[in-house]
Amino acid sequence: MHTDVNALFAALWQDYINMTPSADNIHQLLSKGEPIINDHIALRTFNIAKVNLSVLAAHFESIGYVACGDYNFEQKKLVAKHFEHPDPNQPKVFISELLVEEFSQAAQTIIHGLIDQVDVADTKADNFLYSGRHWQVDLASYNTLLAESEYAAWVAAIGYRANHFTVSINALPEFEKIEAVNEALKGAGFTLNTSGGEVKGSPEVLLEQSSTMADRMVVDFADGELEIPTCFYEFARRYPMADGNLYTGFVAASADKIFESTNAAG
Ligand code: OOG
Ligand code: NI
Repeated sequence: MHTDVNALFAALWQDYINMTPSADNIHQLLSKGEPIINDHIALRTFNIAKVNLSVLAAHFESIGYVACGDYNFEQKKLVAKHFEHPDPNQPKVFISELLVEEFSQAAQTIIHGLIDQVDVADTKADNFLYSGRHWQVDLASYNTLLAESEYAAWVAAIGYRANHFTVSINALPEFEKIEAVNEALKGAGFTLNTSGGEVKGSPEVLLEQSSTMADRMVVDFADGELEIPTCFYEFARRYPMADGNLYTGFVAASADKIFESTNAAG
């Protein structure tokens, strides 16, 4: 496991921009040469003991992150936690896990077949959080999972890595409103996730978020290739709580829609 938070995020970022070439352009568009502050990143997994949320979380807890909030997504059959570092300038981390036992026997058999291929030692290695897939998966299995869960299919094809980084709009010198960020993105030709509206959340819930639809890339499967969604970029504006400090949590109703930024269909 990493011992240095900056080294871990540098490695996560490098992997993320390899999967998300548009992120570099968006970075240029919004930063105007100033450094960007990352509000948070997110990772996904299955709730099987060898690779579950706690296994991913251990990599962050070992460098000082603490669990701060629990979220439940009943319809998507997944749960999540968010983690914060004592240094508020370090990105927050949102980790979710799919409740595998709630899916069909066929989907469960496929998912267990993938995780059986994972070497436990690899889940503890420095690079696990940006190591991608640890298994072979064929196109029929991908499509079976896709029919039941976009999330399951995404993890099966893409594996362990940050599925998004998030620009802190609060820290952008040239933008204040999320609507202005969205207009700049659309003007430059990027496609926004419109599920639940372009802006998810509101000042009342202390968090406004928007995101691009994921980049697409040709990915290797055991028996062929297929172009599928990879990773996306998110934008978040936080509002102060009664005590004057910015809200640091997430909003489940908004998160539910952000997940759909990697949907393969539509
Ligand atoms: C996480 C979706 C939730 C947020 O900021 O609410 C999220 C995911 O897509 O894995 O990132
Ligand atoms: Ni997010």
